[in-house]
Amino acid sequence: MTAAQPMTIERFIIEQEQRHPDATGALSQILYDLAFAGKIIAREVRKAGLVDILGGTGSVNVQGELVQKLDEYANTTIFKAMDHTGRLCIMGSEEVADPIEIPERYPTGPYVLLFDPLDGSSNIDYNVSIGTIFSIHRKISPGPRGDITDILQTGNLQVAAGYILYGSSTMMVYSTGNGVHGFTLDPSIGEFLLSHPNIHMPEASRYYSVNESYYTRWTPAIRKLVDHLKGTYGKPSAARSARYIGSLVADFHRNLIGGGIFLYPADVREPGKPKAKLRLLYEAAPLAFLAEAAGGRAIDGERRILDVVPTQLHQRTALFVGNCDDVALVERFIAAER
Ligand code: P6P
Repeated sequence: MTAAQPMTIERFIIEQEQRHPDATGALSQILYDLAFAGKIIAREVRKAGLVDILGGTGSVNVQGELVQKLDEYANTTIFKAMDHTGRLCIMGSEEVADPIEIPERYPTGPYVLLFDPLDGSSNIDYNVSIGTIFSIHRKISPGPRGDITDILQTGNLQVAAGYILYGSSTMMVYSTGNGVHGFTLDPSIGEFLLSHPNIHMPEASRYYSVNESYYTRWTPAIRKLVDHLKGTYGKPSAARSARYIGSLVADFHRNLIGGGIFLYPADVREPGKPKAKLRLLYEAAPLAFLAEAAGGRAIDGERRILDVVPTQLHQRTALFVGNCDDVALVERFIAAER
């Protein structure tokens, strides 16, 4: 009895597309192109320790962060994979201050791509998992070329979202709203193979992921919540294991597969001026899309992430993402302190 033929991401995307008779194939092609860019980036990430690509370029990105060479490489790789295909009308990248227009010499298309080319890049030099996050919207502005209105769409309008995790193996996880599916790269054949079909957020929540060094920056409600998760407040039986990698994609992926809640609360030390770190459009919103497609939830502490109306390309947000029970727990602790 021979094993079933492994399902490649290309074949899976086509089969998903065939469920939509009106599909033009443009979204499928964008997903292929992202998988291709992910293979190229994975190749460089895998040998980062071997060539002089480590260490920063010395330049600083729009977030004020020292740009690691791999960040730039990943950004350029994605841009070059997507800019000429005639499927996008505009792009937005964590690494680029302004919206990225499609070069005049190329055709445009009906979709928008927002991406964080290499999230967690501060971990590159320590060989810790990092990842690419992407969010895809439909074009809504008039005319052939996109503009900022195509970028500033609420997360619930995403047509697809996902990430590529450069971890112990390279995985691509994405959803078009019809389930969440994970593919593992087999480097020996250069193919992403379906390894995690129909991912659902586990009901049993084993982990909590938060940078506890910021404890004094949080509201009393969040402090009590994290104390509860540690078992030092309320029922000790509620205690979870702490797992925090400091790479959002890696922390999210572990919780998506193994069960857990990820928290990045706002810093409220300055009265009336809460400060958040994570970016809404190309970090929180795509992961919230995946979380909900996997049966979970994602909020900013007050609202559903997918309902937040963006006003700036690089705007930031607090993020609490996990299964429904865990997010309801966050809401209960916040409500109790109002
Ligand atoms: P902190 C990486 O820089 C990142 O944007 C996310 O990947 C990660 O979750 C977060 O920052 C870590 O932030 O403040 O805990 O180091």
